[in-house]
Amino acid sequence: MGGRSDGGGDRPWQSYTTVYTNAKAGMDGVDKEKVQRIVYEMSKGSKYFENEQRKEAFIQQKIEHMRALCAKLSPLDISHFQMIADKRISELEATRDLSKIWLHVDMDAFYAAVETLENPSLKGKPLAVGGMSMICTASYEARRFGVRAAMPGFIACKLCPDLIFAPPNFKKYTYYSELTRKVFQKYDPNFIATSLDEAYLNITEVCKERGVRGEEIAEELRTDVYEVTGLTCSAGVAPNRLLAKVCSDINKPNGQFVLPNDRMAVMTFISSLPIRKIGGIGKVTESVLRDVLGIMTCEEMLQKSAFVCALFSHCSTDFFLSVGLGIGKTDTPQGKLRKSMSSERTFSATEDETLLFQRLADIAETLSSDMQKEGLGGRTLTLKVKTASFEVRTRAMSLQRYICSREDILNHATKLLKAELPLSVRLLGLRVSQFNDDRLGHTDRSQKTLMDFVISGDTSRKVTGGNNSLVSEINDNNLMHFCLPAHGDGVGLSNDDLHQYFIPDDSGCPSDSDHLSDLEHKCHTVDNAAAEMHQSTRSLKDEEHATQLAHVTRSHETEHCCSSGQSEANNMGEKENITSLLDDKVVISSCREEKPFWIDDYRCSLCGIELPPSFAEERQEHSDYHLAEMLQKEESMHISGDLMQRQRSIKKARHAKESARKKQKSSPKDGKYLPIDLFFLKGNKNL
Ligand code: DCP
Ligand code: MG
Repeated sequence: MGGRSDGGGDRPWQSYTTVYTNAKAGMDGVDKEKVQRIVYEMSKGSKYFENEQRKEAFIQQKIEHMRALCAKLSPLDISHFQMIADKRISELEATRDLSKIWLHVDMDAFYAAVETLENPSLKGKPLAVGGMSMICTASYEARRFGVRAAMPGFIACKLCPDLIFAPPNFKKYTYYSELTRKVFQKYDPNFIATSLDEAYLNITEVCKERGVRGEEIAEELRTDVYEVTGLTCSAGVAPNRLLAKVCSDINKPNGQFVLPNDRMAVMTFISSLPIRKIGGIGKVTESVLRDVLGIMTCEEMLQKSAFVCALFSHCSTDFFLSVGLGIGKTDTPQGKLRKSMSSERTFSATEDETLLFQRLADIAETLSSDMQKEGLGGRTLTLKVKTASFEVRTRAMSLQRYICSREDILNHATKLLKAELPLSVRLLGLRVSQFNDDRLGHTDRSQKTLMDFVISGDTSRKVTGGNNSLVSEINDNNLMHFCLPAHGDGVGLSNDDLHQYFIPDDSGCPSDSDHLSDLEHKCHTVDNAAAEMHQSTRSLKDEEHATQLAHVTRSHETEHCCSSGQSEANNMGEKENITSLLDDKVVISSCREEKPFWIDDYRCSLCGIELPPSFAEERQEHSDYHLAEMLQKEESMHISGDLMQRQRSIKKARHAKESARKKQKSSPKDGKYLPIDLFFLKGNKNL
């Protein structure tokens, strides 16, 4: 396992690289091999272990395939791709913006620090927040033993026998998080919070106004945060968000690192930086880049740029080359770019339906309150279920109207969940998307609701518009069930997953899984396997089963902007030349009939809309849209059939009533026993 060849023999743990063994801040001096061995021994044979093995096999398959692709490249191809890469590198270089100063702030051992603040007797002790099944974070004292977030508590205990456990208390963390945000606001009113404990601040203005450097602002902000909360944080200052995030981790805890707005300084900084340090490069991408192309540092992205160009989509190539150049996002995205909101909980696997519905109600409540805080209403509801054997399923429904209330969310979510039961479940999540302020617009402009179909279809507008009972009947049927193949996106990443293992949702880089989906397109791998792996690799925090931990994670994703229209245009030119390599894709793309595939990795086969591969979420929503449309069509056919049936029944009923009336007239005796509807008919007449 772990993608390395040195892992076999009598030390199999050496290659067992799960998230538990990946070093976090404060774990530098840890005996990695000891941790690996303990983690390996304690998880061997578990469902988690089996799942890791499946994932690993999947990665290996991808690696093999990419190696085969690489081997196909002739020297001529390579020099061709080198030309393309060089051109792209100079285009990207031209976009380098050194005029902004970004600060990334990240609280230190956040949950553990809050617990210690409220219970000073914990100070200086190895502390884990969580339980035997899973821990959310560990104090720096505990990290020295190799204990870290996402690790099952029982493994952590083995690593650190004196470990103290504190149950999580999300209310407290939210309270302190809000205090920190009040401080952030003073430095940048438009700061971007990516989780409870981290945020990006554009401090360009405040530096200018006060004639100070980023370093001083970082010092001041950290002091402010400490004074207001009693908690320490770490900061990174850099010309863009991608680098600021890397920098904030360098001097953790309670430290800061400043990267000057100078090209040479950036290039030197990036040259030896391991690729895994970059938000958006997780275990999968790291393994692929390392094992296929031998890329370990950011600088090597540029050295191997021809191969990067040959093997990855345009969007991923741009990302990788940008990483090699140390270029990241410098703009402040608009708040309206939020595409979805989600909430999920992990718990011990259970089949108990009462418990499951209770969990679902809690999640609906959290989600609803989050949505209401931002005044959002959404029209697609997605349920995510992780089964006891770590299989991840997503079920979505397209709704006719925007919903945000707990009742509405729960009502629809219940229907989705019921369809899955009986089932042993370890995680439930809900996501609402297609917001009323959906910027993509394609959904609002073109997504037909059932009502639209009824109105525009066989059934006449008059019938629908004028008959409320029919409308409500349709409302009850407005759910469009479809089983998404879930190529990577379920209920959306939780922030914590994101910032820890994949992308900070607004760092401007595609996620690890996006690169994987990139590979999927190039490596014809089975969709479901990919889905499972994406899901399980990304929800690392949930990988282990919190007892009754009820670990809430929320995801507030914003849109990732990728290559500009211009770069797409440029890429068009390149496409003709790379068909030889990408010919394979044609085979891959033959997805299930109802699912659009992406021509040239960009264009939807069904409607022609262009979405780059890294826009995994938009792509999923887009697939949802087509699936919904198809199902709506089917449904509307049923409905129109039903309507005809119904009209027939109405005619029949009228006919029956008429004859009853006639009967009544002809036999007054029967009048004593008027059917109730005739009574009303009669009554109305009298009015
Ligand atoms: N968290 C979680 N599950 C994870 C990772 C994190 O529940 N897999 C929670 C607990 C953390 C908080 O999110 O306290 C912030 O995550 P960080 O990655 O920033 O970790 P910490 O703040 O705990 O430590 P650090 O000092 O490394 O930032
Ligand atoms: Mg933190």
